[in-house]
Formats: sequence, C-alpha cells, structure tokens
Amino acid sequence: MKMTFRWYGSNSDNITLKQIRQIPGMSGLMGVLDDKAAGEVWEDDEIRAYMDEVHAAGLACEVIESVNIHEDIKLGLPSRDKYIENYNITIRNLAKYGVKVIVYNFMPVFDWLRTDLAHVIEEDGSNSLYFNEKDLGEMTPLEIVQRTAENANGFSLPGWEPARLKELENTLDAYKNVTPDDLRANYKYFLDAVIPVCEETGVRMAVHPDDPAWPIFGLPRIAHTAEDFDKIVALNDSPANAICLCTGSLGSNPDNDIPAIIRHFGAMNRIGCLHIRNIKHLGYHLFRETAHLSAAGDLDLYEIMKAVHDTCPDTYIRPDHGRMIWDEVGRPGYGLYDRALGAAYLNGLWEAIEKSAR
Ligand SMILES: [Mn+2]
Repeated sequence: MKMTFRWYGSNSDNITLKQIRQIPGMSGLMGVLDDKAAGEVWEDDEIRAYMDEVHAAGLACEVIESVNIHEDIKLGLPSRDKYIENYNITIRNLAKYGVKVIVYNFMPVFDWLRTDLAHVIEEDGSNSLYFNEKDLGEMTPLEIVQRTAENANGFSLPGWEPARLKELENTLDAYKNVTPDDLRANYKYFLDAVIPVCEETGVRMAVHPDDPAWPIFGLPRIAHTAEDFDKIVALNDSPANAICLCTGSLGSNPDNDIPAIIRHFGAMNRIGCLHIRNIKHLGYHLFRETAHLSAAGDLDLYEIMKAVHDTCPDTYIRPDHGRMIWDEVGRPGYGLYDRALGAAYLNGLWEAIEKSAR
C-alpha cells in the first residue's frame, strides 16, 4: 500500500509540499493540474513543471486525479472524437512522467454534491461536508452550484469550475433524453478508444463512484452500486479499466457493503486506487462526513483496510475528505490537519493488520 495525499498545486493549494512530506508514512501525491478544463490536453511542459516541484520535495506522484471527461463524450456527440484524441495525448504525456493511475468519473454534469460544506458537528465544534436531500427543496441546480461556490472559502472545488457553470442549463437539457444504457454505450465507446493507449503506456484508468451514491436531478448515473461496477468492468475487459474505490462516496448509501465491494473488485484486479474516509448516516439521503476513526461514523475502517490488505495490497490509497478542525481555514474537505490524522490512523491500522497476518 502506498499512502498518498491530494494536492492541488502551488497556485491553488494553501498546503505546502513540505507539510505533506512531514506526515508520517506519506509516499507521494494524488496530484492534479487544477486549472485544466475538461477536454483540454495536459501539455508535456505543464506536467513536467508539476512533477519537478513534487519530486524536489521528496514525494512521488504516480496517481493523477480529475482528468475530466468532456460532456460531449458522455453525451456521445460527434465532437467526442476530438476530445478522446486529446485524452489519449494526455495519457501519453502523463505516462512519460511516471503516472500509473488516472482517476476520473463518468458522471453527467455533477462530480459531487453537498448541501452544506461546513456543517458544525455538535459534540466538538468541528465542521464537515453534509448532505440533506430535503434541503435541495425548491432549489434549481444552478442555485445549488452558485451557493456551493460562495461557501468554498474562495477555493474552486473539483467539478464546480466557474467555466462549467455558464453552460449548466444547456448541459442539463442535453441529458433529458439520455438513459443509463445510452450513457453506458457512450462510456464503452470512450473506454474502447483509451484503454489500448493505457495498455501500451502502463497506465490504469480508475473511475470514481457517483457521490452521493444515487441519482440526482433526474440525471442518469451509472456508478453507485456493486452491480453498476460489474457492468463497468465488463464494458472493457482489461485490468487497465479499473476503479477508484471511494469508501465515502459509495458509503453514503448504507446498502453498499464497502469491505465486500473491495474484496469483490480487489480479487478481480480491478481496483486502481482508493479514497478512504468515513460517513455518518443521519436519515434517508441524509449524511455527514466524519473523522476517519471507525467509531466516529458508520463505516468499519478496520474491515476496509483488511479487505485492501487481503485483495489489493500494492494499491495506492489516500485519506479522503477530512473535517475542519483546530480553526483551520481551507478548501472544504481538503484541510491539512484532519486528513493528516486520517493518514496516521490508516497507517496504524495497516501496520497492525500486516503484523498480525504474519
Ligand atoms: Mn473520493
């Protein structure tokens, strides 16, 4: 297992590489070029500059996140071929700098959705991301996106880039007649075009689950249950067609048995990496994010780490969203302190699992 940390780059993250390097057991990053729009080529010199900075800090970067898929690909429009070609150029460019896994999603329009980015947790005064479907109420998707942007402490949030907001209503309209099967057919077209390039360059595509793990705003969503992922891995039968198993995204639905899902896809060699965090279920389509500790939420992090240990021990993991604690002001979900505590905790579980397995 390689422990990693999400970092947005020195232009858009207030956390430094030096701070990340000082977290015990931190081997590297799940990196991102934060200013790239979906469909754009990640140029060789941009990747080199990012990697040089990361390597100079003593960290590796073998996983890259948020190489976003252009909506035209998801919608299956004729213009998709141009964007798929760009995607393949990006895969080749990333591979040159040692990238082994690319995290992406195939969700229409919304990467993830919360109704409160700083929900105060009564017991200790920390705050975390929160979702209550009832709060969506009469709000339109545009209103929700605007409110999310206003509450992000001045940071852009993955999936809510200002450039995408202008097109929101048109894009929502374009999905009106797209069924889940249509979306899967467009997905297969994309995979069949990029997976051969991945196989040639030694890169794995790792798809992130829908978050929350159910359909929203009537949009087709095809990645939030074990059955969904069975269909996805069957779309292209290559280990390069893999999953970024996000415990918190899938875990937002209490019906998803996360350790069992890890064991199922780990044994199939279809897990490219994992995001690990905990969730507290508060009601129907109502949850908040918690500290990583099992006792803080409803997921069993020991069983999760054990499933990783038993079925995909060489994978990359990172502590996913944390709470805001110790008066930190930062990007919602992506502060330094609680994610560092999460990494230390997950490393502790791992050491105990490894030693007791000997
Ligand atoms: Mn995630």
